[in-house]
Amino acid sequence: MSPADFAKIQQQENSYRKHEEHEPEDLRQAAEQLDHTCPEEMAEIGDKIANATPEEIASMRTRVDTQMTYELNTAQMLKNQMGELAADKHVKYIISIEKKKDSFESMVMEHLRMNGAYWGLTTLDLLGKLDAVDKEEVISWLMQCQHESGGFAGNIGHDPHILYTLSAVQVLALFDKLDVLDIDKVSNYISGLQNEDGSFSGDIWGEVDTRFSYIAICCLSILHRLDKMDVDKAVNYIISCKNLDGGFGCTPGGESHAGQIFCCVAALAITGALHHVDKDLLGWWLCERQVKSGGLNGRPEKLPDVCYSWWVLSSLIMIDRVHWISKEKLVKYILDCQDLENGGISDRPDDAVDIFHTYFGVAGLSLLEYPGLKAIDPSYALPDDVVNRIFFGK
Ligand code: 3PZ
Ligand code: ZN
Repeated sequence: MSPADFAKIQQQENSYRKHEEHEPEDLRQAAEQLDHTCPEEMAEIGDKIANATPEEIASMRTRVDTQMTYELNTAQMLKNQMGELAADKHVKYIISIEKKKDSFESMVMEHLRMNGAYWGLTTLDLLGKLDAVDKEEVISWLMQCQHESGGFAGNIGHDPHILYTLSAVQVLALFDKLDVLDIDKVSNYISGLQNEDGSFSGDIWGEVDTRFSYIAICCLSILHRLDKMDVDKAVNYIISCKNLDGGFGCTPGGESHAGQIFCCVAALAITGALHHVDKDLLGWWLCERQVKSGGLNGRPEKLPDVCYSWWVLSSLIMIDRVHWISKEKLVKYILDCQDLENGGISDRPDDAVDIFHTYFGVAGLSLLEYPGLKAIDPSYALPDDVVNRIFFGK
């Protein structure tokens, strides 16, 4: 073997070693590339083999073996890092909740069943299994939850609240059934909750919170009725809840909290007012929420919780700072919170699962571009295809 040949082989080996140091994102792209080997390339390789000497074939075999080993290692590494989403188990878990109506969980959930319906049905849609439920049955129950004021309650016979009204609108959007609504009635209910200072109350009892500002803006935007509120005043109120750390609270002077930050950032995103956010300052606060286990907390010194995957991650995406956290570690944390036996996702590994954390876990994985899931919109919290249908007519 000549020194030049030896140098060549060594160089080749080094380049294979470098692959081992690649980031998971590079590995994912490399794996994707393998899917795209085209027929022309294959024909060319075939010609080469047909005209090759035995020595050349031996050398090709070594090269192919090395390449194969690299590909298999890549696949194995991806699998180790990603774990596996127990998608079918989660579908079964969601469908089973509907059926055991007199369980303890159902008793707790009874007054917020409209939210539960949104969490469960959105998760099914992200998993590509919305067909597993009886659409007409859901819509018939949902419409019985509407009050004469135009607002929706958490269940039949309960009082209406802006929280349940957004869930009802979102569920109808999922099913492409917004046409069953009296749009003016619902939007009058929402705009009637706006106060003189631009803030929103949650219902007739008057509690004020930036969560309700988000809900009002999201809901009226989906219904194409943002003109029914004073958007400038609504935006100014949200800005008045901004803190020195770049985050937002529930009222002016309220402490920053990831859930509240999501509401304010998403409301500003929908109204085209994100220039009011200091992206670097807020991005810094948000990425500091990632702890050693890879999970995210909602405030300094708090434990991580799967639902913060959504509040923090969606906010980071909206302000273009998602690359400031480790996506791989967060994927692993969420997958570690699955009940692999009975389905469902919990707030922390080994805790009891519920529909709320199952939704936020799957939605978080969708934001992280986990394979096999529909993409979700970070501001509307609805699948991208549903949002596109609403605003671009499919
Ligand atoms: C949970 N609600 O007030 S709640 C919620 N929390 O209605 C639903 N992460 O006891 C479920 N914590 C589980 N299924 C928890 C919704 C809360 C959030 C509590 C929670 C989540 C940590 C402590 C507030 C949208 C709507 C409502 C919220 C947040 C976002 C509870 C406790 C509280 C509530 C319901 C059940 C299990 C489920
Ligand atoms: Zn939680």
